[in-house]
Amino acid sequence: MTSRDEILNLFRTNSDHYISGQKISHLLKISRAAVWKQVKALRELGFEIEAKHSLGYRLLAAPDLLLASDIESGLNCRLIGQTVVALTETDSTNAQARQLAEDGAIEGTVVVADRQSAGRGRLGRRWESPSGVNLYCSILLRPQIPVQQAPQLTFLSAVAVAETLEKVCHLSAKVKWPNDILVNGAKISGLLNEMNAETEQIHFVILGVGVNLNMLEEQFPESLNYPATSVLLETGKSVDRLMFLQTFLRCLEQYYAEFLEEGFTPIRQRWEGYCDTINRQVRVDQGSGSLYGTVVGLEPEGALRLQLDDGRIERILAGDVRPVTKKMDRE
Ligand code: BT5
Repeated sequence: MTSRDEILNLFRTNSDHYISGQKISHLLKISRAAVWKQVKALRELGFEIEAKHSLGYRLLAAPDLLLASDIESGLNCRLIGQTVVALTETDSTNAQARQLAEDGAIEGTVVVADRQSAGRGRLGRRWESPSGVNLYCSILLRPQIPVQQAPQLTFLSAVAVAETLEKVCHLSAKVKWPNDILVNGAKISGLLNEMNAETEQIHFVILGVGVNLNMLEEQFPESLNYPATSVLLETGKSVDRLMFLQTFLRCLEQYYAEFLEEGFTPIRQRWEGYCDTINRQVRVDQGSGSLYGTVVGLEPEGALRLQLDDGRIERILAGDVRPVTKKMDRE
């Protein structure tokens, strides 16, 4: 923990009274000048800190910032979030997490950012990542599972996001194969899981999670290839990003432990419970063209089971799924 984090912790735990600069300097074994420097830095981040002559400091209000110390404190996870890296701005939390993983970071390391300048989706697509409103987060896992099973972790994170949207925001979330979470038919969250492996062995998997929390209408670009939304747009209320993130990480830890112990089946069943395209007609866009059929469910390893119009079952490994609502969608 940095001395800024420690001062902030002291302010938070003493927010009902003043705490003197002298006491802080004594408790943290830093000079009075260093205390003052950190108070100044916190104010610049948007913390409202009252200073009263002869009494000391008191925290009046905190901005909606994701700070490592806040994320770690009260998280109560055994694996996920033992190390948290919180950045004001980065290119992509997945890229940062990958770098940390290559440098030997421990399993469960979490990287979050307030803003991404090069947030990414699948196939080199862009993920819109405006500052201070959403969740951009990557979690490093080192599962001892066969390489072919790694894609199953995408469904695990989808279930954890859907459940968190329900618990924290009281929204009815749906999942769409392979990596989307929808609310009222619009994309509220996207997942990008990346792996580093050899033929037989996974070195690490990065679970990348983007959730549109407090994003405003005007912050969405005009053209997206699927309708999009945010919690704020759906509920009219803003979400506490810290609470959302902590609930999500706890949920993820619980399902990851279950996955390692019991395998994919419970996760697959939960995912299918959140999927409202099962038994529905869809179009699957692939690089080479489109397929039409009815979604049957997930294959044991996570491929989409699609029943084509002629009755054949196709295993879909990659593509973008769209519900077919009217006859015209087929033309
Ligand atoms: C995804 O890709 O949905 C994966 C998104 C993963 C983002 C997270 S944020 C933290 C971590 N770090 C990263 O750099 N990435 C991960 P895909 O299915 O390919 O969807 C991308 C498409 O979604 C784009 O082409 C847009 O049409 C649309 N899109 C872009 N930004 C969006 C947003 N904020 N909300 C909804 N749709 C968006």
